[in-house]
Amino acid sequence: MKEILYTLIFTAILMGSVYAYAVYATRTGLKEDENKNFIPDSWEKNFKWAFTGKALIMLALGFGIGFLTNELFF
Ligand SMILES: [Ca+2]
Repeated sequence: MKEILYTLIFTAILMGSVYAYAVYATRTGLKEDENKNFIPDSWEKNFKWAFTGKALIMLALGFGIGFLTNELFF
């Protein structure tokens, strides 16, 4: 069970970093963003789902982490 919790936390941090980097990279012009949606155009082809589902993904991760933390430590 702990492994699942750690995996979820790691995934949340990873996804958070990816989203933050996407905004940073497009704002600073490090990566091309023709359509100005703060997603590097080179990522949009394959990873659009990760951005369109951002709220849902983070919500699910948050719930999972909260639930498992509660199960394991309280
Ligand atoms: Ca874009």
